[in-house]
Amino acid sequence: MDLRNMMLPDSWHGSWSGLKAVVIGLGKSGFSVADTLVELGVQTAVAGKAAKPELADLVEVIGSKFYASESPEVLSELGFRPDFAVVSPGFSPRHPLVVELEKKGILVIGDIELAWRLRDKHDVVAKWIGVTGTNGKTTTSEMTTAMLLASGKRVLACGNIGVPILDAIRDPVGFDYLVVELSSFQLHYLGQISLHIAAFLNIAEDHLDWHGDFDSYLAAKAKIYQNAVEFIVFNEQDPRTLQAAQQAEVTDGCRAVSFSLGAPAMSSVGYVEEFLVDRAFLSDRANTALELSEIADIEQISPASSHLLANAAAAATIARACGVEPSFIKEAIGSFKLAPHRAQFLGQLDQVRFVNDSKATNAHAAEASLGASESIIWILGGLLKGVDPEPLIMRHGAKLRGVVLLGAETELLEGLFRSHLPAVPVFLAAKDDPMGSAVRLAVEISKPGDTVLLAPMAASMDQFLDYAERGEKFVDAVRKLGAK
Ligand code: UMA
Repeated sequence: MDLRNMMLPDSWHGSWSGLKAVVIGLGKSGFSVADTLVELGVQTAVAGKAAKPELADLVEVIGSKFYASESPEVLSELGFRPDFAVVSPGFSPRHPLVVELEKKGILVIGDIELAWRLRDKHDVVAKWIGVTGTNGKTTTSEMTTAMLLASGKRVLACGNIGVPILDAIRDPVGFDYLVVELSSFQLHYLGQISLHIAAFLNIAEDHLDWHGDFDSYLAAKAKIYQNAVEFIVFNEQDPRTLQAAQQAEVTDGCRAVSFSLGAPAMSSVGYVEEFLVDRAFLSDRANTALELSEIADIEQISPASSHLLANAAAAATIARACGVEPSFIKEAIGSFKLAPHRAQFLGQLDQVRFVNDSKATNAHAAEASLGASESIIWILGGLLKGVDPEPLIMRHGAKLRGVVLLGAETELLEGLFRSHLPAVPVFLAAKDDPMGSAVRLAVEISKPGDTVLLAPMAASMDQFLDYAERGEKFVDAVRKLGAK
């Protein structure tokens, strides 16, 4: 029998009381885990880097204890030997504290596995839809949720999207479906779960510092398909998602379907002329295709990039797999709004356009917004996560009119621009006001017809709280200039 199943109950109503646990990391997921474990009667301590004071206080209020240390020695201060540890997604498996847990033979799980074990809190157990990919996870999860909601289902988007999955499990409302956005970090710590539908959207280099190398990153992503029950969804344009689907060990009877930017083959959803069409979920799919929506509907969300069209096709595939009728898919796309900081057009000043793509935290995401403009002043930089920025810089070098560099790895970026693109002026943002100074520098060198584009191709945490704060600071700086 699996050690995990010997150690841990597989139900909310199982014998949790009396177990002892340490939660690693006190952020969004760590707090929801601690709160849940205390509710179940598990003796719980939390350890990790100093957390927000309000969270540290709340941990004490709920009856747990917070140790502000991420050093392996913290384990000997807890006053008990934990039966298991629940690790926050930000902790890499090579983090000394995680390594120490493994060395001590303490079972290490993530919040997704814990939530899976607790999924039967309510009488009606929600079906889980998992969505992963390097980019487009959030937009696809939100669109899928909108389509299911339009059809009258009770549904919530949760997971990496920002709503800890254990909050969704404990929500008193109860749901028919949970659309679970899964990061590669969460998938690494996944354990044995069985998604109703599993979608793997795309893969490109990202998070190499956390995973160690690209193969480990890909292996983590591919885990989404393991034991899937009804459908696995892959991307016709990304062979690695197909390969992962072919190699996946799924439950008997699980069907593979795909989405495509082109005309769909059988068992696929894709585009024919100006329509999004289904050739996967209708009985006469050999001869006919079912119209789901029009490209014009997608274009009114945002200028339709290939990324957005792919996300809409993926979401429609999942919704059709859940039995959603085409009219609800059209309705949901028609009223869909993108979350902020995703290729958000902010306005113009003296014929210079400003675009906030702060969510472009890796090269694959930044590529889409670089591809959408011709003459660009590019604001970029931050934490590159072990990914080589050179190929993207070289692909778009010809359209760059200037660059402004932010963040921790400016030296590396500056070196690349100066050696490969010596004609492109390079500026460094000021450390004390990075975004304000970046926008001022960009505007100083701009000419009519240029686009000032924030697409950092990097994570933000070296200078900002997160990508949202980085984007808000950009929006503020642009608004102050009076762009409309
Ligand atoms: N910490 C340490 N040492 C470490 C890493 C983290 O002490 O080496 C501490 C942090 O300082 C923090 C706590 O541990 O106090 C928890 O940090 P965390 O990074 O695990 O973050 P959470 O607040 O728990 O948020 C996590 C996800 N964060 C990450 O995966 C980095 C959130 O995804 C997710 O929304 C949330 O759980 C709820 O499920 C964010 C994210 O950036 C949006 N995801 C990455 C991405 O999308 O690229 C993967």
